[in-house]
Amino acid sequence: MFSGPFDESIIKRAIDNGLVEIAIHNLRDHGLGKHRVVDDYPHGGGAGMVLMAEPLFAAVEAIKNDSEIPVILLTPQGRLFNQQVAEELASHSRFVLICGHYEGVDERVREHLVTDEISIGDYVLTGGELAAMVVIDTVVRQLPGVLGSDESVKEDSHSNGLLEYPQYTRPQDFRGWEVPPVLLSGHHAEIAKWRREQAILRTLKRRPDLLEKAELTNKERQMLEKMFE
Ligand code: 6GU
Repeated sequence: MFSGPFDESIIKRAIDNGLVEIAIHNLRDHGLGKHRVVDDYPHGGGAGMVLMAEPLFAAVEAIKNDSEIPVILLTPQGRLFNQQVAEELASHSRFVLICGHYEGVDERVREHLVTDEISIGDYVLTGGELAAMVVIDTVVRQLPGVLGSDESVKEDSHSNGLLEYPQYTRPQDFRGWEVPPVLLSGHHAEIAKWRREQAILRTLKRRPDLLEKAELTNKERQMLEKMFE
């Protein structure tokens, strides 16, 4: 599952340049008995299987040599992932992600192995792998040297708490739909002002919940308050 996303584009380049190391471990290598069993029926009955504590403890203990390293369980019950959580993770030199599966994991894994639990949104995936890829992608692109200056992290949607402004490329006129003239004016200050306004208006329209925490100047806040008078 992981080879596709990690063998492409920016993540591949980061790995090839030695900027990040991603190791994938198969829980089954720590499964119990001849059949390498990793799951079992829930005590108390009910549908689905539960990942057993023993293989998960064995797997994490085999790869982790430092008690400071975060061990993060990917689960719909975790705290919600966002850019801020990604920045927090990027500050650690190493961390372990556990991909939950089936109906869940033995609660003792949560209580005594895991240091954090993360969900990537309020919907249910069949397993934590896709969530792990989302987390890894978001963290890796923040690491120093991973993005070229053309792809700067600072200009991303969300890094300033706002959605991005509209972008246009050639041609100037596509089927009669024109590029906003300010972008062709060559006035850098005017362009920056227009983009900033567009970012704020777009955020107001689509994600007003983000505005509360966005990095806005006093003047920008006053402008928004006027609009609601
Ligand atoms: Cl981390 N795992 C699963 N299975 N489903 C999810 C999720 C994680 N985050 C949102 N939905």
